[in-house]
Formats: sequence, structure tokens, C-alpha cells
Amino acid sequence: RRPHVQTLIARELTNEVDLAKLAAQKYGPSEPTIFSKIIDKSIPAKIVFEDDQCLAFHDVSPQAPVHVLVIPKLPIPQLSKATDDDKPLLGHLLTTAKKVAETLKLEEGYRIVINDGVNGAQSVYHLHIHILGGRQMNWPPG
Ligand code: TR5
Repeated sequence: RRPHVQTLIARELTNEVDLAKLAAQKYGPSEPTIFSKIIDKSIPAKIVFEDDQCLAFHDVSPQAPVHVLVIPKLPIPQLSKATDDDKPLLGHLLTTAKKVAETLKLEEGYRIVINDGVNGAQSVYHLHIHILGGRQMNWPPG
């Protein structure tokens, strides 16, 4: 039986290769994205938070005064591919987003967005939570 990702992380067996293999088994084959290079630090990003499961960094093309992305180190391609055993990781991403928003002093509120697939206008197929803040957000979104 394959070890659960949380178990792998706990055992610190999760280098990039392990995570890519695990993701391929779980979600099907997919090309590595630019976010894998941000995780392995082979391209730079303005990182605001990192732990064993996730990374938060400023979006290169900010759509608000504060625009940060929170991503899992496990390359889940998109939310619709996530499974029930990703629940702890998904919960961790959301609570991390909340803590990052606190760190960035978004006391007046902020917008959390996950774009999924073509109709969701997803452009990078590595799950990410957008945190947008520092201005009044509008509704409905475009
Ligand atoms: O459209 P979705 O929801 O998939 O969001 C992808 C986000 O990734 C966009 O807001 C992009 O601006 C952002 N993005 C794309 C690149 C990138 C990035 N954020 C930080 N650093 C980046 N690098 C180095 N390269 C990108 N191609």
C-alpha cells in the first residue's frame, strides 16, 4: 500500500522527485510547471512563508496591492483533481492563507480565489490559492 502523503512528509522522504512521482500516481501524468522551479528555488520568488507542506510567494503580476499565492509542495494540478485524502493538505493551505493575510496586515479583508480549469481561467496547472488585498474588491468577478 502506498504511504499517505502526510506520512511521507512526516518521514521527510519528500524531495521534489518523490512528490512528483506521488502526484503522477494520484492525479495522472502532468508536466512540471514554473511553480516546481519556485519550490526547488531554481528560479527566484519573493517568498513570504514556507513550511514542509507549502510555500507562499508574491505573484509576479499582481492584480491588487497585495497578491500572494499559496501552493502545496505536492504538485496537485488543480482543485478538481484533489481527493478526499488531500483534505488535511487543503485545510493546511487555507489556514496558511489566513495566517499570511494576517502577516501582511490585511485587516480590512481580502479575497481568496482558486481558479480551476479552462472556464476558471486557470493558467498554471499546479494548485494555488490567490490572496488578493489592499484595495476594495468588486463582485461579481470578471
Ligand atoms: O491564472 P491562475 O489562477 O492559474 O494563476 C496563475 C498565477 O501565477 C497568475 O496570477 C500569474 O501572474 C502567476 N505567476 C505566473 C508566473 C509566476 C507567477 N507568480 C510568481 N512568479 C512567477 N514566475 C516566475 N513565472 C510565471 N510564469
